[in-house]
Amino acid sequence: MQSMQTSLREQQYPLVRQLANCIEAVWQEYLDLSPYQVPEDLGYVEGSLEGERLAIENHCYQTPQFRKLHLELAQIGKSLDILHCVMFPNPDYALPIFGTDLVGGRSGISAAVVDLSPINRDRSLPSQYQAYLQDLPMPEFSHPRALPEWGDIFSEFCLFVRPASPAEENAFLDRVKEFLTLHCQIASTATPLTSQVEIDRVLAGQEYYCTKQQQNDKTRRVLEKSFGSEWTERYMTTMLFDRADRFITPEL
Ligand code: 18B
Repeated sequence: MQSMQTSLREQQYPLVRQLANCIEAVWQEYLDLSPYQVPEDLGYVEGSLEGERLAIENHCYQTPQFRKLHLELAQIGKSLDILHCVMFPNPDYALPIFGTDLVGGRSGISAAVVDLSPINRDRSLPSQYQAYLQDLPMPEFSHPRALPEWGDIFSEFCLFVRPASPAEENAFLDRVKEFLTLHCQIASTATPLTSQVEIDRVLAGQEYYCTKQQQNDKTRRVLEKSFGSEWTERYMTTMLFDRADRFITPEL
């Protein structure tokens, strides 16, 4: 099993592999990682209902601030490589949701997305994030892409492009690293909420994010082709975008 997992990453498009390595390195540098129990049948999955083989490997961790750090690598046939990563904060931390998605193949990456998505009602990021991000120089990309209709979850700093050259691929990688480093640094010194009302607001914000992400038909279609609609629905709602359990804080 382990060797299969290692070899999937080795076979992937260089930017996918580099981004996966970068994410894990930043996590290891800034966060206090513990294992996260992936449902037994979902750690490494292979399917092929019609057409090409789809292989998926999941790497998950948790930390005091994050209920789930999820890094997923997928490969369809020999041609399509996908990286998916979401960091779900514990509901007692009012932190945004870091997410990134890379979709591409031999001829290049068609979609590269990264964002720190706000979870509060007015859809703005906490001031610490704002202050840093608004001064960050924005690299130029020759092929920006338009967000889909469900994309109202993303912040004003969301980057969604088709990187058109090795220089643009590197610029995307640098951007993800900046977002991720900032996020891990802020999260590791954040203080937890103590009010149930505020915690419920975080839960509602995370739930809204998940509901919208589940509307991404492009993700759904790819998974359905290899695994069918029932499996895909379960996967999208339990592995990719699951809701946090509502826990009640002890009486203060
Ligand atoms: N996603 N993506 O993660 N998706 O999961 N993804 C696509 O060139 C998968 C996230 C996002 O234009 C495409 O058009 C599969 C996160 C956006 O309508 C494919 C998995 C974010 C789009 C896949 C996966 C996110 C997009 C089409 C599970 C952001 C554009 C590629 C492993 C934080 C949607 C293309 C649109 C596109 C597939 C964003 C095939 C299978 C965390 C905005």
